[in-house]
Amino acid sequence: MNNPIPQDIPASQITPEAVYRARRQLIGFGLATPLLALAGCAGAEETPPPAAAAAKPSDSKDGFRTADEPTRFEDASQYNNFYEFGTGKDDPARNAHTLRTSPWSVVVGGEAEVTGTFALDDFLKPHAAQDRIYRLRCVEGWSMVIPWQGVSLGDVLRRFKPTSRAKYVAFTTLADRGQMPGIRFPALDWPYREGLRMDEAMNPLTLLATGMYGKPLPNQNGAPLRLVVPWKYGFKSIKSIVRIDFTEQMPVTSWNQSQPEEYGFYSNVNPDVDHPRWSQRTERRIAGTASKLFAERIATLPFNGYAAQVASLYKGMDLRRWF
Ligand SMILES: Nc1nc2c(c(=O)[nH]1)N[C@H]1C(S)=C(S)[C@@H](COP(=O)(O)O)O[C@H]1N2
Ligand SMILES: [Mo]
Repeated sequence: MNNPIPQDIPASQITPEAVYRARRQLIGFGLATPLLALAGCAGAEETPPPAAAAAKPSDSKDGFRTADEPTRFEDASQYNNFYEFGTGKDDPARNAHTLRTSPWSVVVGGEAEVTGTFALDDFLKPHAAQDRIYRLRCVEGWSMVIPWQGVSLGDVLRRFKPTSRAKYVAFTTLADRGQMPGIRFPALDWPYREGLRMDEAMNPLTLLATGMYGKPLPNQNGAPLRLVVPWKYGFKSIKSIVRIDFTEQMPVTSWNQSQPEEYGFYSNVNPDVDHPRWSQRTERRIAGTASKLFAERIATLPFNGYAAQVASLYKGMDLRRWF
């Protein structure tokens, strides 16, 4: 997210990015070169066809798999927002080793017939992890493509038999000073909290992730359990969840509470609704080459490209008002 410094470009995109890029250049070269050499082993270079002639592979109909090129694991696990471990982009990767992800339990409360404290395995049972490849678009204007493993949130929630009064689902992250050095600083009013309307939570795209790139989630990406809501700005995808409550009222969410003019409850990716301090029309993909962190600017799509799957949830709503 942005640092609370009023300026046109979020401060987090300037200094930490430059530092990050310099560090990355040092570690990136040795890895990238042999891979490129392998890919090029067919011999003489051919002139590539013009970009327009190449048919773009398409996403799966259900939205579960985008055909976009995945971000490198090194970038997805080292360029992070997880303020409980610091507000710099490389703070979480450096600091999150102190998070103890096992044993882990999730408290389920509120408007449901089944509530209580569940060990993580029991909480997720009996659902086996599925593979999804989603775009994630941060409100700051960068985006990634991440292969996740996880289960549809709706499949998990149904087991707790939400009552007819359950209109929303509220999520809470662990807030433990001993494990999370960022908790000492009042960057947000801890614990980090997020929420979804019930139908958003039940949409098959909404994922409870336990892994990425075929490995358990790195701590800095929200181990052992995080939400992934691909059509909303990244901050809705709350990490290291310890509590889920079914509620009748719209729950308080951290970024909305902290800067209500800037971050709405819905926070659907919407190129037509500018952030008060910057445009949301375009984004830069974190597209890993050894020397360049960001690819060229591309247009941001309504609902982050998931309109076919989710636009109907918002029929009749004024999305400028309910941003
Ligand atoms: N608990 C918690 N969850 C969080 C955040 C955070 O600071 N704390 N940052 C959010 C933001 S702003 C983004 S963009 C995504 C980043 O996820 P990634 O680091 O796995 O790419 O996590 C979201 N979830
Ligand atoms: Mo974000």
